Amino acid sequence: MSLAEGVRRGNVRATAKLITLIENHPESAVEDLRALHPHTGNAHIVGITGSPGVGKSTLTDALAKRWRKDGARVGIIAVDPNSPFSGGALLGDRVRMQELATDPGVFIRSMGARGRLGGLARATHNAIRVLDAGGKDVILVETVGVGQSELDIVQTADTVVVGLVPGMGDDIQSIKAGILEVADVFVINKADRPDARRLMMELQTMLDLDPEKGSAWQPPIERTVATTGEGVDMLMAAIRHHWEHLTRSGELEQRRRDRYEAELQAVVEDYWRTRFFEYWQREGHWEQMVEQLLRKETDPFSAARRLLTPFLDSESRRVGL
Ligand SMILES: Nc1nc2c(ncn2[C@@H]2O[C@H](COP(=O)(O)OP(=O)(O)OP(=O)(O)O)[C@@H](O)[C@H]2O)c(=O)[nH]1
Ligand SMILES: [Mg+2]
Repeated sequence: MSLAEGVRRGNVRATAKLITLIENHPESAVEDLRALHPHTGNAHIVGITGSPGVGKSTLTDALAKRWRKDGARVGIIAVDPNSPFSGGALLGDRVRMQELATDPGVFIRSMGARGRLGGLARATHNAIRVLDAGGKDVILVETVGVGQSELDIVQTADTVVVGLVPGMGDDIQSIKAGILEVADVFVINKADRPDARRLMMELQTMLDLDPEKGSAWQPPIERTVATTGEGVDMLMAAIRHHWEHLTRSGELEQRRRDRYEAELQAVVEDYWRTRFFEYWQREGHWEQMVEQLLRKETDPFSAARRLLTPFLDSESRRVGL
């Protein structure tokens, strides 16, 4: 039985194995991913991001339990670009998620960077695809931090939840414009702390000033105490509401179209780059070309054209590629 078949049958070991393959030898996972592709597109992918310690894992845990209560099958992927570790749940999360880990309706996985950030976004995307094809109804993707690389990862989600906490000093100023744009739902966690209300009002003011205001979806601001579960029902309702909005408005299809386009571009670039450099680096051709540039025997433009020629058919050469 192939890994893809195992995944389709809900086999946990096959699922874990395929995700490990995606991380370590992505080229060997292609056949299985190909087989799984027609079975994807059913899960609601929910990204949960925010600064370290805002309570993303606690929230993810609470949301997963809430979804389980409704009988939904849940996948959880915790992505930490700074962690070299992958495989099980992140150390700090392991204890917290123990209860979920023994639930056969939940699959938990952490993914670390291993120094390849671009690759991490792609690996995460493919791991999501595996869980989706395996029949998960909801896939929660927790990403640490709010930098560009995390944004790339979280943008694989249909619904992006951005977590904030009161009492982190100049919090509202530290919210980057990029985050405002990607957030579909805001959650102010640790609402048991003072100043939760004030943060909410400040954030609302900021959203009111946002040029995107007036578009079809206004990101709601929910308040939670993830440790007690307070407000989690409302947060889940907001996430579901966004999903309804996406499906009803046709925005889901648009987002997915954009995502496929970006992915196709990345895959083509990858294949192309690999083949190109393999071809030219053999027998030192590449170095020779660099030498020629140094000696002014050629220029970068003519050199690039010469290097590309064997890869282009006569038609594309005719149109001047
Ligand atoms: N008082 C209070 N503490 C909370 C709440 N939610 C989470 N915490 C605590 O905050 C700490 C960090 O929570 P995590 O869920 O690990 O936060 P995180 O955002 O996943 O952290 P990283 O993954 O390290 O970025 C833990 O000690 C939680 O128990 C809350 O609503 N109120
Ligand atoms: Mg966490």
